[in-house]
Amino acid sequence: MKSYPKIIGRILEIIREHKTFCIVGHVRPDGDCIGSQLGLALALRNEGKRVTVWNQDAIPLKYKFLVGDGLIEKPKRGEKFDCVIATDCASFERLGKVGECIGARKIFINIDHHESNTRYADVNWVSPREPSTGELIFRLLKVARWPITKPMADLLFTAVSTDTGSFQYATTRPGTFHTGAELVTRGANLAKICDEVYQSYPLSRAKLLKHVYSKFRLSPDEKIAWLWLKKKDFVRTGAETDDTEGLIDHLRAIEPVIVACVFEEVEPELTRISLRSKSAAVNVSEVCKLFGGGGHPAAAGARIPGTPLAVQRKVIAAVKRALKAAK
Ligand SMILES: [Mn+2]
Repeated sequence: MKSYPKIIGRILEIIREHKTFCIVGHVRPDGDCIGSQLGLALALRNEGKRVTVWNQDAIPLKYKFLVGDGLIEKPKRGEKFDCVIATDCASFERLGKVGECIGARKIFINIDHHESNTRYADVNWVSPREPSTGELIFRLLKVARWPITKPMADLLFTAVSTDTGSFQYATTRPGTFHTGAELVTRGANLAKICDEVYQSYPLSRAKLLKHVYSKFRLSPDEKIAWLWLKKKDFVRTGAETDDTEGLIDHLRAIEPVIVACVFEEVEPELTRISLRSKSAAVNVSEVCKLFGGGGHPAAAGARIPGTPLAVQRKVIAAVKRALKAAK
């Protein structure tokens, strides 16, 4: 067997020593988060462990096909776990309410690929060169020599596929394709996954897309595109916050645009920002760090208090500075 980082051996040792697990992920879970959490959960159950999977927010509709009955449950009040494992979560705060269950654990493991990860657990496996947490879980299972069943292959394939923009982002490496190939060999249903995740969305999302194209704004040099999503836009279109995933890519795709921003009203004086960069010289994770957020160099976010206009001014100014510095 090829050599592997010591941290993987350490994590497997901890897993073998313990019986009850809670696997948690970040707020507003995405495909990588859900696929990693549930893929790992199924593997641990196969090994005879008692596993609870818990997220603060509901699973978006398009990922529901991956979630078997009883796979996700809120722990009972006061329920204790030997070991808590967070997947795909860059900071303790990003766990949201599920952070509660951390208190009573014996040991806390953090498995993630965000470069901004704050290494908040007892044992931290953070590998920013990996394009998805799903690939880290895949490696863990390979090193452990645990079987990868068809449902696990579906979950991990979804994780890898969604975080690489379907194997398109610059983070995608030869190994990502090897992982994808092996998961398809193990039974991942490529057609079904792509159909559910990429090729179908509710009418409310189509209405939201109309809003994107009619309301986006451009900086005078056309290098920055931004869009506001206000609460009233959700009411008007019937869209859910889940429906916003990937909307930003429609701004990012505009040819002269280098940085795309989406401002989403969480509360009248609290805005969630998402940023995407098309240039390796513009690191939007650094921009988001200025506002207490983080993520990846090409995709990041933050939550910023203040009036909408003040937030927009601060963020656009910071993006402009990053663009200028990149010249
Ligand atoms: Mn991820």
